[in-house]
Amino acid sequence: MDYKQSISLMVKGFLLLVFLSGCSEELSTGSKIEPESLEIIGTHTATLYYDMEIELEYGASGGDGVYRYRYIQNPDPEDRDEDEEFIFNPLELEVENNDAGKPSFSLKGIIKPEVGVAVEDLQTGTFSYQIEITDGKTTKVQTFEYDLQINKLALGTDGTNATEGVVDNNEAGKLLDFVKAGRAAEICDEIGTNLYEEKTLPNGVKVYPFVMKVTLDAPIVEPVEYFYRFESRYNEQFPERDKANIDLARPNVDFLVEERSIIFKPGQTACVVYVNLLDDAIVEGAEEFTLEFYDTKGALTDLGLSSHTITIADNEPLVFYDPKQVIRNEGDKVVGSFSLRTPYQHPVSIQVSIDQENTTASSDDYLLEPSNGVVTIAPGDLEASYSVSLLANNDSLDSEIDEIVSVVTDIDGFLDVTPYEITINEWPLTVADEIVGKEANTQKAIAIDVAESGVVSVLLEGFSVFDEEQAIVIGRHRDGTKKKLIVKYAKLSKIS
Ligand SMILES: [Ca+2]
Ligand SMILES: [Ca+2]
Ligand SMILES: [Ca+2]
Ligand SMILES: [Ca+2]
Repeated sequence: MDYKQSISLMVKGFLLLVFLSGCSEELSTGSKIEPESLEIIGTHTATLYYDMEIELEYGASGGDGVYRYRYIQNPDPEDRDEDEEFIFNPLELEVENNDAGKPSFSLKGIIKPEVGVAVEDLQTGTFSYQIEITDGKTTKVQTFEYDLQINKLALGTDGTNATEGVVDNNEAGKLLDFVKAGRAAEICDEIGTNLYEEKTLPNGVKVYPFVMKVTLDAPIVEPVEYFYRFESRYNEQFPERDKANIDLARPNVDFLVEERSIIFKPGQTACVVYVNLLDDAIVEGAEEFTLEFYDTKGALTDLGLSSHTITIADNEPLVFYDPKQVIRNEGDKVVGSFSLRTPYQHPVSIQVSIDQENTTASSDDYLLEPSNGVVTIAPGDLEASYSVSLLANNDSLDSEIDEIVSVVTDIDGFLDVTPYEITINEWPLTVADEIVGKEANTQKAIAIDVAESGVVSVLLEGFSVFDEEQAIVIGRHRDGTKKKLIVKYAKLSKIS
């Protein structure tokens, strides 16, 4: 970019009152001392923003103690180092001489964006300028740098973790404390006009505000308005507990879909945004949605990160559920239970259903109870359960494939458990499953019986701990599990 082009980018400065002191009082000291060399005191590597009221302060020393200062926006081409790439400095500043007790001065001004320039085309980066100091005898020029930035909106770092049914207005409270600390000019008007408290909407729904702090990097002289709304990737085409929706907050069920805006007036750098959370009775996991800053009006600023993720933790108690994979016979009943560690004041309901996709048994093979699938742990109770009864029916006898009943609940997903799976034994066993005898078994079988339910009872000849001959009846289901209360001991002589 050449010099002329750069000039065209020049940003207009707002001139402030200039108090250039023409004071030239002679220093009268008793003895003649060689003055030290002139020096501007100040370590400014300032970060400046568009539309910000700039005031850079410096001190001076050396010379005869009486100074004039001059701001040099861009050094003359002949004064510049030839190897150095010239970057036009768009900042116009005025000198304010504050020489009083101590020699000092300020540079004041505002850098405003050129009309019609888009945020992304605004110039940023490091620029240099010079200050000339003179005491009438000697003159010195010093070079300084500053970093030009675009003001940016930022969401507070205190987290975006909300809890269902809990009002969190701490950030608004902290900003209200600014008023007591005499910093009222820094906070936006919105904070004083809203209480951010739990309230009941005209439709009877209670909302719980979750308040987040937002800030601007620097106070500016132009007002700026930011528009925000809340969004979720929740897919209404799938049920609430579908895998596709499991971690996502549902609009108008978990949070209210609303759009609003906040205004930073000149000088204000802190404000809050808030979302109205809802409290449901659904047991669920942590769910996400996003806060989106989607538009801005007024001063040119950077929206920063336009999308921020907010997480809502559930306030229903944690339900324990331990689904199993079991093999059972027709006539058996399988019970799945849900439990709480401590009683809860509200009912907790879980929806249970047969997963048709993974169930191979037909509907006349089993009976799910309760039939509507809603299992409710009553207030104060610790447990509730459902059952699946395996019905005896006339299956085709040549079926060699065991049928499966898969039971799913709406909390499987966030508990991250494998659904309850019941395999119904089919009769007869496949050839591969038949065991005629075991080599290691030295007990002699005396009799065997197979009940209609599929329980196999075997009468064995054995010996007691006193080495007395005895009969042992063992009962087993076809899957090998022991049938309880059927193991009996008796003296063989009494049986035979
Ligand atoms: Ca939800
Ligand atoms: Ca919820
Ligand atoms: Ca709740
Ligand atoms: Ca809930």
